[in-house]
Amino acid sequence: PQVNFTHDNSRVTASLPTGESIEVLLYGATVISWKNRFGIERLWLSDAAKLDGSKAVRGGIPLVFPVFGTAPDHAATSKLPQHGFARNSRWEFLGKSSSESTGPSDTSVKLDFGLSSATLDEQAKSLWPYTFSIIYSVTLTPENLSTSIVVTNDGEQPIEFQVLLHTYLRIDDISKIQVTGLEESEYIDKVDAASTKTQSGAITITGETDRVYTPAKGPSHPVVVSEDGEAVYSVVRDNLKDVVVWNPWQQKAESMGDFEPKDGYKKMICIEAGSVRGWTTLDPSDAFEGAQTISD
Ligand code: TA6
Repeated sequence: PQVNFTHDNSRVTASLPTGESIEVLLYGATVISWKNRFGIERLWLSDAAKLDGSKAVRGGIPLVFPVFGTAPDHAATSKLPQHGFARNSRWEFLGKSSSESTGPSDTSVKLDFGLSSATLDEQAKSLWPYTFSIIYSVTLTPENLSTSIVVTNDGEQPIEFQVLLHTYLRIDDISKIQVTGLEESEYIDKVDAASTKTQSGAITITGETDRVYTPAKGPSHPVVVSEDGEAVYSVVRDNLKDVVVWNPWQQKAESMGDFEPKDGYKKMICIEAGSVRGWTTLDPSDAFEGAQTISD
């Protein structure tokens, strides 16, 4: 039994012999679907998400690069749109590889996508004129979904950037959610004047929540999303030092034209692995790799 695979000029899909599947839009290299072996969708995607390249996808896993949010006092990225250009760019599909060490039950598939200064549109290049290349890999196994990003500085000058995987996880009921693994971690509370606080105990979501955590424990310490006390997702990171926890809640959901249904905020929580506090500096010829693995 082999990996099933399709590729047209807008998207790539792959499914495993055990039934799991993923779908990736070439626009933004945005993972828009990840289904488990029972066909249950694990990512939240707005019913009004634009999938035609007219704007960043509302849901799935948009890619945030080279800036998180906007950075008006950071000269190199101050002219870029919110969350940078990666999620609004057309990526190239570079290919797939699948591995099967003992049999169908451990077959996995990896899809590679590329974006570089050679393929970036002129407008973005004029706002951010660095010579770079990115390879974004999406790996599906029967147990988990991993996404990793490798950024290479192909130019002569250092590049300062932020990067984040803006993952919208699908859940049944936000009022039953607890997030653990971030205890004792410092966080910036973006709904309370960007004040710095420390997390005590599990996180529950009872209103608009927008926090940038710097986890106290290492990246391999899982951030766990539980529903009614049952672990639903576990996220571990590699070289991504921050975790953003976001839920727009009702008012913000109503203010976003592409957020549908309006009560959809009850069915999603963003757990976003990234390096977004401060700037990562990439020297000429250096490469940066960051990754997340989400187990369900
Ligand atoms: O990840 C949280 C966040 O930075 C929020 O502040 C909110 O702006 C969210 O991203 C969505 O941003 P977007 O540009 O996709 O509407």
